[in-house]
Amino acid sequence: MANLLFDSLFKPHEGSDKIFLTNADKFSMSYAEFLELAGRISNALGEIGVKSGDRIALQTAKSPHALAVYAACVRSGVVFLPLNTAYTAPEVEYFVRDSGASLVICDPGSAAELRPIAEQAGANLQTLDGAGQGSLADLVAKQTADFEIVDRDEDDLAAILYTSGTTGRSKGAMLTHKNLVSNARALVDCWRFTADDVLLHALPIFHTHGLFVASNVMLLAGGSMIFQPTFNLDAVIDALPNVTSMMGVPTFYTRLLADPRFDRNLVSHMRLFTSGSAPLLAETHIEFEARTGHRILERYGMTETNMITSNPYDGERRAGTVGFALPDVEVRICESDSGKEVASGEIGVIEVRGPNVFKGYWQMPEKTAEEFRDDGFFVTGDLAKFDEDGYVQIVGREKDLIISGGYNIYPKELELLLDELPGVLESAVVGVPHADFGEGVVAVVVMQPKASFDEAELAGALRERIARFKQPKQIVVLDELPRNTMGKVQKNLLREQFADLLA
Ligand code: MLC
Ligand code: AMP
Repeated sequence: MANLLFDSLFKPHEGSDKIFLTNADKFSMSYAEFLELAGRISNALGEIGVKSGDRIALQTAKSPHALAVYAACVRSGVVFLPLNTAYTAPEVEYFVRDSGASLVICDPGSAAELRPIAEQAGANLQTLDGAGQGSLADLVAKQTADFEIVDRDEDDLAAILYTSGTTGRSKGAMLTHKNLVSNARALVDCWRFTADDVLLHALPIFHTHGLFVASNVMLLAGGSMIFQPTFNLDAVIDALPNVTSMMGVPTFYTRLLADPRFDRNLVSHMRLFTSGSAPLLAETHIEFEARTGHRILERYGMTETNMITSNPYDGERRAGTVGFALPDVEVRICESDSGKEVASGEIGVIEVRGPNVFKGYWQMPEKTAEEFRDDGFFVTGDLAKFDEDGYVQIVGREKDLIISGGYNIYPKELELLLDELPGVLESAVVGVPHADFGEGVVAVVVMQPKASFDEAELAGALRERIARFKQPKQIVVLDELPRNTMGKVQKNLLREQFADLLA
């Protein structure tokens, strides 16, 4: 036995003095230092009583230490469960309970709120802040760095990442060692990453993009990362001259293009810009090339599947498309109901099969079965067609999902909360064009007879219950919701009616 993920990504760097993570004058950590820290964290986890196969939920600011917790989990055979820092306590409570996490690691500032939640769920709680301080760090400081690598099968879990669902209940996508390593290998090859690369990492590390696409790829390639805590335009512009590559969501690129400092000179030395997690408008792609001379390489993926397609490194990076299936990944476009492949050029749902595709949803065998075809293809819910040269062109989504600045927001989750508020009869939540985030959330409510509509009051009621980024940018009231003859709310009409509200 071995530990595929640790042996592939981390072990080769043991003892290496090469810089792995750095950020201006704030920190600089070699691979050896990072792995020593991870070893000490593994020992601390053992002291807390965390065993292989257990889950650890982590909701902390991005830092080298937080990434080292991921490395420690892999080494100890523990399942890593990173959580968006914007999630509120009630949201975290669901993830901790559902996953049965035995340890919650949070920022010291949220410890008071999360401790009772952890206790109720029978989990230990430790703190870690963005500077690597906290009760976990105190425990870690007392440990040695030596730690045996725990054996894992390639189909064992490495991580669970929660994704919201169309029913409003979040599902934990179970990702195995094989899923993560196969995808990292494919991306390193396709995008030609080497130890000479320096990646500008300004993405959060609680999602597939920042954690697996960016960090796993750089670990496998043996490169370095400028590891910034958030996307800050000034800091990104300052760092660009020192990197060879950057990965971003489209909002990163539209924000850069809106800044006159972002020009050809600043990025003339760059090797690669990639974009994903949300659609990159063809006009952004074209404007980017005109400004910088670089063509952004757009790729497409999902939490459940890791990366699925990518535009070619050498061939034409075609605006408005996400390219071709990655090596070993099969992609087909099918009719939603029958599952029959559509004729070339016709629109259907993207289905995917390969070593990248997850093992299923944590403790939800029925939900898992619903989203797979009998022959093992996973149904993504994304609508697309192959263009005349076989590039996948995403044209929309069959699932009722809003993607705002690269974060997913499921309308159902918000509608369920809105419908419970006093005075609200019913609601419909839609995504409309947003100048900065691509899509923004608009909530449409119908009030009960005699109840009055107060936008600030409704917004206030949502505030403590759901992450800020999911909250509507605007709440509007209508006398009734448009419905078709079957009684189904016609969200397309609402999207049209409010198309200019956030643009
Ligand atoms: C922040 N806010 C958002 C938001 N991000 N609102 C809607 N959508 C978003 N994405 C809100 C905050 O709640 C706050 O609201 C206000 O904007 C300012 O917050 P901020 O934290 O200062 O925002 P900012 O730093 O500007 O963040 C924007 C961003 C960030 C684009 C940099 O959202 C981001 O890093 N996005 C990347 C997401 C990502 O990594 N996705 C990958 C998923 S994996 P208020 O009301 O308090 O003012 C995946 C698979 C794949 O999809 O294929 O990769
Ligand atoms: P998540 O569940 O957060 O992993 O988000 C996955 C979803 O993001 C996919 O199902 C797509 O809808 C969307 N997505 C990812 N990359 C792209 C892209 N390049 N273009 C359009 N949509 C994308």
